[in-house]
Amino acid sequence: MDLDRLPALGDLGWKNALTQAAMGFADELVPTRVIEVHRSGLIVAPDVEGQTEFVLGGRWYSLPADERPTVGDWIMIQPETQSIEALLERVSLIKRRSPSGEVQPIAANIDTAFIVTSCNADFSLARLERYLAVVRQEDIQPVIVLTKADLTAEAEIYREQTQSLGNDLVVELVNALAEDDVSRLAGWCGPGQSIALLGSSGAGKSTIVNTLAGRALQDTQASREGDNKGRHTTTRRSLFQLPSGGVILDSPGMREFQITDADSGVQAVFEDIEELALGCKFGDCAHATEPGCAVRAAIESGELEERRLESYFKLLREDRHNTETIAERHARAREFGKMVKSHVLTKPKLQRQ
Ligand SMILES: Nc1nc2c(ncn2[C@@H]2O[C@H](COP(=O)(O)OP(=O)(O)O)[C@@H](O)[C@H]2O)c(=O)[nH]1
Ligand SMILES: [Mg+2]
Ligand SMILES: [Zn+2]
Repeated sequence: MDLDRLPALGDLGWKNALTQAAMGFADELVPTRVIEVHRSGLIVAPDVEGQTEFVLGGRWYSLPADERPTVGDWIMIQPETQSIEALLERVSLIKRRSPSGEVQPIAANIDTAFIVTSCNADFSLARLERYLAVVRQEDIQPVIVLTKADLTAEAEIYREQTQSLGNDLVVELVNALAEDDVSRLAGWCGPGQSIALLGSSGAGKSTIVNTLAGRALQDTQASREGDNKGRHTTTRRSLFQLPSGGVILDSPGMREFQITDADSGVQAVFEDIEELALGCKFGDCAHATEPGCAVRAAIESGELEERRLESYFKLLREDRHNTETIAERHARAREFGKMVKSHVLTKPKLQRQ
């Protein structure tokens, strides 16, 4: 690896530990970061000998989707053949189970997640708990950003409700259009930092990107009174460089964010319930009708919200249902790989006709 490339890589969030990893590959391979994924290929930065788009070769398709390069990944390119040779080990991966059943990678190598939700009818504690589980599973620093604080007299109530999810939880109340407010997020956006924005469509994610950047990098929704659930103005996931030195990933809101492989994340988010459960009479207590249940007792006494126990159960069930064994994942990927290969192999013939 050419060490002269380090400053350019640093601008994209490169960490020192990656240099070691990149040195393990043949000298001529060049590291770069995936900043967008298109149907036709990956867009990378910094460029590799002037080139910023690379096609993902067929062999990658025999791997499960979450083992193929995604936005935020560091990859090694062979400049001569322009092939994507390797994926550097990730420090974190945000993923979900897509409606079609695949594990879909959303963002790799993220340090901090801004979980964005507005102070209006769209606010949901259960949705925050869902995102928190995904983020904590990967040891990513969560920051809850409550937007549209300027549009309500009850902003503090939203903050208190959010803070009830955990005393240590970082909660920032902002008008996403106001530079002074958004500058409170700058502490997480310094050089070398990678941030992902998560949240529903219309929550203000792209507005935050633009305010942090000090210019309109991303289109935002035209505001419409009373229309909280917007159409998708942001159509793809992209990584942007911020003047503060960090890089930030904007994405379209996902209507459904099903968790998968997130059991320790769920446990971390519901630490209070896990702790209470240690006091239950039976080790396998389901916190339903068992005698001596410390969790039910906490609900009776008002110490624990019933809502929170239901949310915990729901996420646990969902995680169990969505988490495939490794053998299942690979079997699924092999089937998909065969399909892609047959498609790739027949395409040139069709074009010649
Ligand atoms: N007044 C106000 N409007 C906001 C705020 N955050 C977002 N908006 C508006 O809400 C709409 C949706 O924002 P957008 O950034 O496109 O949401 P995204 O779908 O999460 O990217 C836009 O019209 C924004 O101008 C805020 O804190 N205050
Ligand atoms: Mg957007
Ligand atoms: Zn119990």
